[in-house]
Amino acid sequence: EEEVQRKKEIIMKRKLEDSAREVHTPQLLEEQERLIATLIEAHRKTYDASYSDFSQFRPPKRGDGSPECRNATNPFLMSLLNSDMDELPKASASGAEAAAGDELSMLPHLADLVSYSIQKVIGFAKMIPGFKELCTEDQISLLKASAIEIIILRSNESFTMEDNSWTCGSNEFKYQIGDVMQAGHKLELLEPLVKFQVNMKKLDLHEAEHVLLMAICLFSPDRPGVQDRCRVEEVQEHLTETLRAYIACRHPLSCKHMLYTKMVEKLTELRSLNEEHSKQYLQISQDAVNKEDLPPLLLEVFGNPTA
Ligand code: ZYD
Repeated sequence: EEEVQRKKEIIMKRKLEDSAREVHTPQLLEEQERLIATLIEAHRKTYDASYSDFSQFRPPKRGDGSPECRNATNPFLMSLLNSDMDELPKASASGAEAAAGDELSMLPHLADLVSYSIQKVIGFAKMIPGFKELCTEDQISLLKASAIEIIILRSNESFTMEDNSWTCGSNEFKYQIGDVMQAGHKLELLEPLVKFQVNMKKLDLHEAEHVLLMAICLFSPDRPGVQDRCRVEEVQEHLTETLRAYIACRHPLSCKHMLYTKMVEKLTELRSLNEEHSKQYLQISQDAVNKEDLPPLLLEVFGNPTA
């Protein structure tokens, strides 16, 4: 008897789902619910909100406030006074290099943070249904093109409007505009980037919406080099349909107005942030005196101008 009741319930549920599809009433289908659960789990497994791995990166060096920087006019005197050496190191005898090295003082730490984040984004991608089924070349094309966009999106979790910083635990791992400038980036990127973070925060997305947006961003069929555009588009459409349905039936009425549209607009803004980042990255990778500052994975994903 219980069995009969269960079967009846299943049939009823199917009928409801079918009629919902007919009249285009967005309703979360069982399959969509499972997809959302999978994405949330994938994100939780790849985003450590305790940021405990950050101490393994090369340490952040903030030029401002350091003795070298307070006395920027006498960098050589400063370094001799602060070290046990009594001779200028040969390599930096020209001055310009020392200044550039100082400017990029945050680069090793932030390059490690980005390299680490790329690895996490790859882990996230591999758990998205449909990604592993693509050929390796397309997986690489999608990841190369979207890595910085997904990093910008996921970083919203650590961003706080209190002081417009990315706060990842202690003060040591609190990143402000000035810190990113000391990795060589300029306001043409940083100003719209912080605005983007503030506007994202204001959308106050549910975790389901946040992870769907990252997955939708990854599955963009128009990225350079993508062969099987149709497969990528199919998966993206399935993700966007799930997002629409989720917003329609789970997001409170008062704040769902235009939410889907606003989220799609964010994808456009990400493209322009991506473009500006690429330009500035190229400049930084050319300026970097110590090529070891940029980890190999980062060079592979964003490009290696000296290769
Ligand atoms: C997340 O994956 C994890 O939320 C945490 O161009 C922290 C985090 C912050 C992201 C930030 C803050 C994550 C610093 C500035 C960034 C920003 C996202 C985009 C700009 C990171 C990563 C880029 C730093 C400089 C990159 C240097 C190169 C690669 C040369």
